[in-house]
Amino acid sequence: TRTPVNVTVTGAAGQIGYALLFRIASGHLLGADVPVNLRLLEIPQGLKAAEGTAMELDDCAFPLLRDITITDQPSVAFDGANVALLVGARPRTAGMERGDLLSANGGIFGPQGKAINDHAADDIKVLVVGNPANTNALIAQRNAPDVPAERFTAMTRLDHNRAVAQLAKKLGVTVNDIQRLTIWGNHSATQYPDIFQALVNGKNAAEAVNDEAWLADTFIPTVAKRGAAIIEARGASSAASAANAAIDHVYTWVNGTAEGDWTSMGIVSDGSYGVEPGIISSFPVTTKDGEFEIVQGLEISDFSRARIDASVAELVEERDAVQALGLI
Ligand code: NAX
Repeated sequence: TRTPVNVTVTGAAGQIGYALLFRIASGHLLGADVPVNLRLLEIPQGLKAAEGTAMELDDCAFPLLRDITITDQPSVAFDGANVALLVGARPRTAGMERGDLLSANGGIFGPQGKAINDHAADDIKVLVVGNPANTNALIAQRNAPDVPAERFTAMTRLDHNRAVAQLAKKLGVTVNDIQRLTIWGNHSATQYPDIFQALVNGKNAAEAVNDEAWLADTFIPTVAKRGAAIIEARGASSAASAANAAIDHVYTWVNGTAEGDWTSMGIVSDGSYGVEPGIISSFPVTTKDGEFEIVQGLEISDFSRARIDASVAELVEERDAVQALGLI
């Protein structure tokens, strides 16, 4: 039998945590044959609710779930962690300036990065979900100098999945017919969902759509503002779909992309496609054996270039802001 994989989830008592933990425990994160130990990190006020969730996890009698630890200590939560899902973050509240938001999150992701550096397993893989996800991931990564930078990633898979679904609807096909879609840049309203490289049943998707007005005025804003539309409709932010995307992100990272396809991940830029090196930006990536590679050699049109540059500029501003605050 396999050794259980240690999976740490922060913000475990939140709404994404509630949608995520049961799927991890039932084998969807890593595979149906991989046992898991869950390490739940919460702030003191969240511990009791996390205990309630742990009771429910027990009550599922999941065959793959070995052990659950609940703690408010990062050093305990990340001890021996193989996979860490950083979901808990400080949300923006009314009247909060960007600097306040970034420093509040620096106070969370700095220490968590350090705890990962000092306590996690050598093969640690980190996914940051908590917003601002790219910059929180950057803060954690810079506070973990002994961990290879490529182990820190930010989630744009929800944006990717949203874009696939919208494109499939427009073309009257199923999501299974769509490949090679890319989210570039920041997980924010400036993100750029790119269909120029995408395929629909093997044919170029942009040509199949053949409607630049739809692209610019409907598709891109619908994907970029989907989070706000969900809040408006549901009265709460995306939770099950965000949890699903986190599952997809890690599963794909560990188990590989399908032949001929790719996915979108926020990763440390190596300067590919003119993206400022060192920032955490979303790229098209293929994955294999637990490693990813940026898809190279794609032709970037002027339409795409302007949008990628705008989102990257926002990330550079966020990087400069956290640098000025001394968080990285
Ligand atoms: P909730 O407010 O329901 O839950 C957050 C939980 O985190 C709370 O239980 C809180 O006690 C805990 N927490 C706060 N600080 C902590 C710390 N220092 N250590 C451990 N736990 C801590 O939020 P939820 O709806 O679950 O969303 C979580 C995060 O995901 C938010 O930052 C949200 O903006 C972000 N999202 C990111 C998405 C993405 O695509 N990257 C999409 C969905 C979501 O909006």
